[in-house]
Amino acid sequence: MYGLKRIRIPLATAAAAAILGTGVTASVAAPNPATPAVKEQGSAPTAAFGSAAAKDSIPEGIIVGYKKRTDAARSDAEARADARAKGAKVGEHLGFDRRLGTGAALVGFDSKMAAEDVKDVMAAYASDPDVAYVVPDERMYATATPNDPLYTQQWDLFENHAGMRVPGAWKRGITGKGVNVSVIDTGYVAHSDLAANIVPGYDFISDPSRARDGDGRDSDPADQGDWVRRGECGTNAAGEPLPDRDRNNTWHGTHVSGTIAATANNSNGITGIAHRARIQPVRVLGKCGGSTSDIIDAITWSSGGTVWGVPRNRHPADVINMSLGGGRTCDLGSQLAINAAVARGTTVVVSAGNENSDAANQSPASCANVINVAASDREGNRAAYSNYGWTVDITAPGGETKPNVSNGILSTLNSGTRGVGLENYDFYQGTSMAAPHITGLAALMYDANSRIRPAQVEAAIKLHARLLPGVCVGGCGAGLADASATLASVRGFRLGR
Ligand SMILES: [Ca+2]
Ligand SMILES: [Ca+2]
Ligand SMILES: [Ca+2]
Ligand SMILES: [Ca+2]
Repeated sequence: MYGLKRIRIPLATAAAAAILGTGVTASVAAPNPATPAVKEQGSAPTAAFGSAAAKDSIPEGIIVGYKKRTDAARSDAEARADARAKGAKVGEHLGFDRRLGTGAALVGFDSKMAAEDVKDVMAAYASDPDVAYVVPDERMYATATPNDPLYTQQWDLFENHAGMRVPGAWKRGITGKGVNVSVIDTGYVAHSDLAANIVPGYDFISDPSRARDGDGRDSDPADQGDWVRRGECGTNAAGEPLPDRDRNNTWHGTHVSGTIAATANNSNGITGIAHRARIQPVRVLGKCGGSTSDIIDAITWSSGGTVWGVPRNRHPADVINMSLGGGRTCDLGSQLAINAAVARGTTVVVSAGNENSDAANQSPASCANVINVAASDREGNRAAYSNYGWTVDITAPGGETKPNVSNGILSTLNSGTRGVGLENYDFYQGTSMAAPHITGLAALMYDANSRIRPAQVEAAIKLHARLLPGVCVGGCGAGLADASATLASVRGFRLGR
């Protein structure tokens, strides 16, 4: 039912972990410049949409429930004879097809019948005292397959093997509606596939030289671009220039946001995991990264806490996504901010980092009270760049671009390398891409049960994870997240709503 199209792209270089600058950096593994931007296809919707069509269509048969202890309830031969007799009565050919698990008889129509004829057949059964009920055997359609033309390339959502099995959650009618998600990142660049879900955020970058908008903190979290020249961010401990080469804009926060909540079923681009959730862009990463102090304030404000000089947040987050990190263990300042956010009921999701090393040496990945997410590839192995270890809670698709095949994560972007260009879509890979998968899943869980607590979110995601179908050396937490299995469990305690 779901397309399993392999994506072929021109030769791509192997990716290395990206150090985007000093301080805290976005943990996207090198966005691959050789990967072509995916342009809008403008193709027709790919999926049939069901309910309206189903109501107008002619059923292909009927389901007949005979009363207990009637002959036709016990004997297929009797049910077959009854179908022949009823058909003769109304002038149609009816045939007994099979017995359903409920014991009801499935009665098929020989040829296409008019709606009036179907009514007559049903009336003939309904008037029989041996019949408990008769209902049309309608054609059902998957209502959960988005019509977004690039959805077929979102293997990370729908592939059963190593995707997050999201469609099973959508089939339950859960889309993240009414859930607030703060994306603490580079901000937001306008994109038509996200605009409907964006709510006002804030720009917490206090250093004008990193902000590129001419001032310190302000209420406009528009991403000003994070391109930098070689060496513009200083040097590392070894005296080497940071970054080691010129870098273009990443539009990192917009890519992360698209994975969480790009608009679905708008015949445009991709679909987000929690595509009815609200995204609040909270800007902390500029040119040369961001500072721990700005991030602490962003965590506090996003979760509904008070930050001096900043207006109250009118959309306090149910879930915070932080696809960012720095090379040290969790500091107490960050930990206290996270603890307070969790105490306010906000689930905090973070990326494990892209150093192919122990996430215990990364912050906020190593903080307590967070869901720390490692990345897997399309085969279900730990991605080669992904951090690992005992602090990892769960693994989700982060993609891995291999020679000739793009198995990265497709999401919303912008083509501007040094300024704002046209909106587009492209593949990125990284634990930055894995974390928003878990954020999207958490948002779906808040939709299913608005009273769910962060500890319950984390426990349910872990409990319903599956073994990685590939290889993970070093520790991938509870395994690969499974949205369908997780949401099936959340419905169980929806009673509190
Ligand atoms: Ca500013
Ligand atoms: Ca600004
Ligand atoms: Ca879309
Ligand atoms: Ca944890």
